[in-house]
Amino acid sequence: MSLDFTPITGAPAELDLLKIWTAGAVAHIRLNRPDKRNAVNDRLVSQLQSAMQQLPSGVRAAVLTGEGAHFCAGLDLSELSERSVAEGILHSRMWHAAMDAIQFGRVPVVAVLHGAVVGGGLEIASSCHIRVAEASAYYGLPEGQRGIFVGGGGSARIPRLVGVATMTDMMLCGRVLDAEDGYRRGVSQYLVADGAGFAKGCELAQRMASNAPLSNFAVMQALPRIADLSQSDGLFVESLMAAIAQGDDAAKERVRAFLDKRAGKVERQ
Ligand code: 1HE
Repeated sequence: MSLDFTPITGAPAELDLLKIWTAGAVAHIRLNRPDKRNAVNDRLVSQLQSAMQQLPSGVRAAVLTGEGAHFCAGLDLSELSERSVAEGILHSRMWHAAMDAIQFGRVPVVAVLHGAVVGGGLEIASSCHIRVAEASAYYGLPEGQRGIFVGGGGSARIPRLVGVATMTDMMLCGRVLDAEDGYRRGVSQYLVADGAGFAKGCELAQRMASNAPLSNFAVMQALPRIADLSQSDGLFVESLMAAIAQGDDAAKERVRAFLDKRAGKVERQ
């Protein structure tokens, strides 16, 4: 799947630690600090947040990649200096705001992972909606080794992918998962050969961009919240979201198209 990407213009083009392109309804956002293995300093965190908030209105899905040999080396440790407790909390909250801008933003995001996806890099990946791993990808949480704790939302999001036991193993024992193991345990939803990740990410982004906007909204905003509720409360919220989605003109047209035999069937893949 090759899309004809052109560099974005306007304010997002000024974000110097990212490269951003668009092709129709798909944006490609690339972490662009390869000399530091895309280690995330404060500027990069806030640029990621800005990028998600400033995507042009025609963009309906995004692909996130990392420049160079690794997706992301996590927190820029050179900035982890003499922070006070209060500054540490605010720093973590800054990451939370940026990761929320990805997870609860306007468009679904596919992360394409290769090489090291460690620490804050895994926190960024886990904020995305879908993860495609190339065979070279590996996952670690070296926070334990560095004497710190996850602060970018990892403790809330990573156990929802791999479970508390695996995350505990990664942090207490320094366990590193390779791409295959990560795929089996639920870090990535797709596993592809080296070099094939971007094409797969674009294919998935195009598919997501073609969904009815309210369906994507429900999946991105309602589904993770319902999963956090009690079953009874979750079912109640589900019924509201379902009624809102099916009442939308896009849903009516899509259902009519199927009944008129104008829409595709569900096929085995
Ligand atoms: C960095 C960082 C970084 C590389 N902060 N500068 N993350 C970690 O503990 C991971 C630390 N990094 C590594 O284990 C390795 O760098 C990699 C496996 C990712 C890549 O290895 P390699 O051999 O390709 O590169 P390198 O030679 O280690 O690094 C190249 C340069 O990037 C080098 O700088 P240079 O000036 O000597 O060229 C490294 O110092 C620099 N670099 N990673 C700062 N992380 C919200 S809280 C999240 C908490 C965390 O993320 S903790 C985990 C931090």
